[in-house]
Amino acid sequence: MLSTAFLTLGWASTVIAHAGHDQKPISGPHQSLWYQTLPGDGGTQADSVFSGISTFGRLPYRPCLEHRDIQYDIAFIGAPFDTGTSYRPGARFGPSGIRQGSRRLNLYGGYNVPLDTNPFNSWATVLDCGDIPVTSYDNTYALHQIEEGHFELLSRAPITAAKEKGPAKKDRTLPRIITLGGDHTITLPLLRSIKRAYGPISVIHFDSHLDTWRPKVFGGSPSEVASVNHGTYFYHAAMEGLLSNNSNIHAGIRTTLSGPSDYDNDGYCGFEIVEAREVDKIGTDGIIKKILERVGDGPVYLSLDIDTLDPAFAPATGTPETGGWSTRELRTIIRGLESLNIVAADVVEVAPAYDTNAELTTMAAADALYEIMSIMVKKGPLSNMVSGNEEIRDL
Ligand SMILES: [Mn+2]
Repeated sequence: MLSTAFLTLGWASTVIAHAGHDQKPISGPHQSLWYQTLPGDGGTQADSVFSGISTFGRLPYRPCLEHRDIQYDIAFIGAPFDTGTSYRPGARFGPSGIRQGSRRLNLYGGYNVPLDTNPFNSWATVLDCGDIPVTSYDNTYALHQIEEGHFELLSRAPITAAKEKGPAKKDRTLPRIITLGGDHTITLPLLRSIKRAYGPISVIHFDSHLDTWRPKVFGGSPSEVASVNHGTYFYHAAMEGLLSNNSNIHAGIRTTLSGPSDYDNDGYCGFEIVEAREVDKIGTDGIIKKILERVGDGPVYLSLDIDTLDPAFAPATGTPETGGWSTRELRTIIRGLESLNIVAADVVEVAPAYDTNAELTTMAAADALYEIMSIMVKKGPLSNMVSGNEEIRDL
């Protein structure tokens, strides 16, 4: 009797505490115990931000790869692959870790103050499509799975059209896809998919490492399969013609090298380099300016290795390097890219097993993704960015 009275009092005070947020009872057998959560809270109305099934930012989950009729404007998809790693493995748990770290993103509604936009409450339908099935026994096959899974999502008509922000017709605009890695090798199949839709693309690559190493320099190349890994995928991307000419840029670089020739080789791959230490001289504004000048107005792919951040902010990663940017600096730099036509993005190398109990790394990855989805939403639907691939034209 006593415990019943206590429980009743507890629920009453919960309801009162939330009365200011327009919360209504929802249907169900115990509706007096439940209340609607805050606007934009992903539709799992009976759950608090710390309960229920984790999706990115508590967005609705739809099994997009199983059902071709599911449409969206922005889709999150996981690629749990980590068998291209040179040091610490574990990024196969990145997608689930990042989702865990993103639970609180829209607890207060999700409005992005510096960008004056709300990616959780806008013109865009944003979904979490789950993960691409990826084998951990055969890298070549796994990369094929990632390319095909990504292209399946990329080649679907978006819900919202570019011109009037009304329903999309077959006007050759595409949705945006944000991939949760996975080690950095996954960017190779992702760029192969992007090329099928857009042709060669400009890449903004946030990383402490170049990732353009020739296979004989990075890890040797005992086999063709081994030559494709998280330090060489951009070399392969350049050789395959996936990158646009001389409009790609690394930012956050601070790794040691095999020698100065690594930078020469990087230039041949079509990249300019912004080193992490440059922030001390030119600040975040100077870094944003360099990136904007390099990539131009065409379609842009953004790849974010979480090791861009200093290990003080993101310790749980495959190959940590000290001397990196803070989370605040990285978020400011990403927000500075709002004018660009970013058509797709990934966040990679989050290996949650090395994280702190406070979820430092997964939280930093989730917050960086929040800035990326915010600038995509603020830019509006993509318009006329498709290069003319037959597969896409026949949507
Ligand atoms: Mn990398």
